Amino acid sequence: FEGQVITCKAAVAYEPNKPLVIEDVQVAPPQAGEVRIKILYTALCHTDAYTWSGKDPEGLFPCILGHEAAGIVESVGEGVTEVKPGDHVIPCYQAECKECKFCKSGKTNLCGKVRAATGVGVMMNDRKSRFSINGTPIYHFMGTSTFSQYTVVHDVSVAKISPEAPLEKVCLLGCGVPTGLGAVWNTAKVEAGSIVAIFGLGTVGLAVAEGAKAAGASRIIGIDIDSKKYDIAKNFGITEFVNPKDHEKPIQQVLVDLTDGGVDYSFECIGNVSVMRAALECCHKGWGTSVIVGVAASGQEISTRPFQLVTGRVWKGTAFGGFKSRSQVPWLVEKYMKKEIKVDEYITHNLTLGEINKAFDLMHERGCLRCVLDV
Ligand code: NAD
Ligand code: AHE
Ligand code: ZN
Repeated sequence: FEGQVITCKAAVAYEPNKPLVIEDVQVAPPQAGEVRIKILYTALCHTDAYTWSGKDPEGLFPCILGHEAAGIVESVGEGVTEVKPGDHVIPCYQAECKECKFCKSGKTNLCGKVRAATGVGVMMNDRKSRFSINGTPIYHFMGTSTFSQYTVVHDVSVAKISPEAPLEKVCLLGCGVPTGLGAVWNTAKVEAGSIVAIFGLGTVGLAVAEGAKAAGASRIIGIDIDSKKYDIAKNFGITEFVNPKDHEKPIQQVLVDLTDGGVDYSFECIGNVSVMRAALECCHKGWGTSVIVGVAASGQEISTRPFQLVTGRVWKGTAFGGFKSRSQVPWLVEKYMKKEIKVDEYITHNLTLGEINKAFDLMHERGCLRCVLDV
């Protein structure tokens, strides 16, 4: 198909919250600095549901959602040197150009090269979409749009991985698992012996638990309103479980009482601004650090008494766990191959692209972590 338009199946989101429609979509060839990928497997992340809900200011419709996937390079545009047709890859919504101010800083994994385009659903070159249906453009999403049999991404958004890695599993290394592990290892830098609290035990929260266990945390307290998560969570390193519904007191007070003054590190993995406040306020006076991982809807704001910060608590946030994507995703894949990190254990359901609406429904079901779609 090199140089030609490909017609393939994709799940199109026409309007917020309206079921996705499987359509025949035309995917244009990659232009200079672009890569066309045959997506083989994609998972759903809570962020896809968030944008589909219409509450994401960067969510444009109609679009093709999806950002946690794996596939094989089909063709590359002019000037692309780091990948070639046949390479196994993971698309990265967090790009890494290795040249911009952000990439050079060493203090962040954010990259400035293509962010202006990916936030408005187009490609950098001509500020247009490579997706269309009978001439009508369909927006890209997060620079990845993986709910499609073929997608076009910027070359700075492609991590080349080992051809031996099972794509139906490592697709999870495109978002949720790295985000949780990196929140602990890169953003919080949790030390051995620390007491950790994790709000929200979905894939992201459980990956935080896994990262905290690896870092040698002494207590890892999981907080979730879904008590079904407790049995699952034990396998990821959670040592204690608290269901806020079982307590009359505010959850931050419950945690402060449980930990002789508060936790060393807390992580909000839900996207709820009142929980973000509780996560900060359950931190120990003088040093406790809280990391915001969850994505909150447009218009939502966080608040606390500034006294909380004056008295030494620290509020931070993380995107993709602070991992530099193209450099570190292949390393995470290797770690998985060496059985040093879990991936399979986060997959609770497997469906096909045609069943994507069922997969979105599953996200609201108790006990559901990741659903992987065979594209
Ligand atoms: P998920 O829906 O699988 O997990 C959320 C968990 O929170 C569920 O177990 C749910 O029962 C629990 N929960 C909901 N309300 C709660 C409350 N009030 N108190 C306690 N627990 C509660 O989601 P996920 O895919 O793991 O993603 C988690 C969040 O992280 C989402 O907001 C997602 O958008 C965000 N995210 C951020 C990044 C990033 O780079 N910062 C990357 C991936 C995902
Ligand atoms: N468009 C959203 C922003 C959403 C957001 O914060 N996304 C995270 C990744 S979530 C993956 O599941 C992120 O990487 N943010 C940094 C960035 O540059 O987008 C909104 O609410 O505006
Ligand atoms: Zn995600």
